[in-house]
Amino acid sequence: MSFVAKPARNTGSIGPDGVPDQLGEADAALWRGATTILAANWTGTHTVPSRTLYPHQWSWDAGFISIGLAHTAPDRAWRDLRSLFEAQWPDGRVPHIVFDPGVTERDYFPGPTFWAGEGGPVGSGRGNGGRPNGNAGGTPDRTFSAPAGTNGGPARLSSGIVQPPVHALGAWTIYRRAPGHAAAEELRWLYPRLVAQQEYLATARDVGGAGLSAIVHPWESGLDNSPSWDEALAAVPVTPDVLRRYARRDNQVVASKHRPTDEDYARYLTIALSYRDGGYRDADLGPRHPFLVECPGFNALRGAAELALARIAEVVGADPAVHRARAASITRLLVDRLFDPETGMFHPLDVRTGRRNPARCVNGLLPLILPELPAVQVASLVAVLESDRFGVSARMPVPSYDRTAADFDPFRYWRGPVWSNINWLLWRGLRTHGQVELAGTVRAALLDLVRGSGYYEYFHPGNAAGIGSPAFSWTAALTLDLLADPDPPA
Ligand code: 2M8
Repeated sequence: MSFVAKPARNTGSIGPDGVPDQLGEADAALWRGATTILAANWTGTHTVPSRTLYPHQWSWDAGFISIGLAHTAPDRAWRDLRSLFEAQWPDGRVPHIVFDPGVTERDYFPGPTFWAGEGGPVGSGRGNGGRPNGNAGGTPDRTFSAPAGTNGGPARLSSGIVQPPVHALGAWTIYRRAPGHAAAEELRWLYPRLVAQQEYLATARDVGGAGLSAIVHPWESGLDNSPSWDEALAAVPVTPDVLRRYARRDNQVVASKHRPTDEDYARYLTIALSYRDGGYRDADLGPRHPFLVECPGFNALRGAAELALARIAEVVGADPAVHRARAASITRLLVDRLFDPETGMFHPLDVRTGRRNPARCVNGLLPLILPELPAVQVASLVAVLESDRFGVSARMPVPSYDRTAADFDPFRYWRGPVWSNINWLLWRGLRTHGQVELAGTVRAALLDLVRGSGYYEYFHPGNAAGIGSPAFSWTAALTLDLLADPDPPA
């Protein structure tokens, strides 16, 4: 894929205020706005997605944020990734949230107490109290992960689920923008941890047995409330009193109609409790866990991570071939298992029923980021992107769900609105396959959206209004990347 292919390039000189000289006045203002947000969301050790809604560190957010910081503050970009990987579990999983000990339980739900349950705190190193990542349940004891709290602060606890692995892409982007001895040292520190993350996903999460990873919770996809999960969620028996036992906080911070319904939220908690109460073990998930789905977006990003690791391996003196082979295999498996010639796109597979979810969701377009995706699938995805369903246009980037679906919802989280991280991935994927004009349309539309509406978490796909949290980190970060590198190396 384009951004894992070549060493550093300078796309232009930087002015005294840190703004690239090639930017016009409006884009320079956009650049300054984005850097201000990232500075305000920096805690000293990591960047939060949003000061209001998400006051801890999130896994795939950190990957996207590092791609933006690569252009303005590479030291902070490396620190952000380190901060996340310091909380990696001994079995290789990278938790989807690493909690900030300075933030109270009241400020985010579900917080550390929820993820710990009765068994005590959950986290790496000193914080784990020997469970469950401390080699309970037969997980391999990889002790290379530095204990949380090594920076002098208290141990940082974590959730027990994961998110899509975009961190190798982030690490390679930082290195490509600013190579050198110190950057190579950072890669040397990260490489075994990134490999362990991939191994965890390739082995413990190969629940279907074919070689694709299964997610154990919709939150692991990153597209939390997508219609992709509706069928599998409908089969989850809801613990009736779960929302009486646990109070939501998200819909006190932003409007309820922009967030998941109570019914969906009750199912999210039920699934998380099932995994937690099983000690976060992945052995024998099939018979005992209510939600097991192979997501095309998650697995495509796993493949892209292998390609980034191939590049990193060349720098750190490891074998790149093994990573390229894994990316090729993931690409083949995606086509064989998740592509539907009838809809012309990819669909999540419910491992429990063997059924592919029929909804047309944007994660079904993300395999475009894989350079070895066959021409038939590429042409098909491009046709879907250009159709009324997703309708890329100069006016609006790609929505998260089929615009023509009866239950398309322009407000609700991942069920219609436009997200900048997804459009950024589609932009890169289109370029990878030589669709430069269409890629340029996505890029221009995304920049116009942020210029007109602000750096929101997501956007109304009709009137472009910003929704969710303002001053959102990955929107700011990826805006920087779009501005800095309009023509990334192929
Ligand atoms: C959203 O997810 C969190 C749970 O992880 C939430 O709703 O509380 C999602 O958009 C997810 O993709 C994102 O990483 C997270 C933080 O930005 O927020």
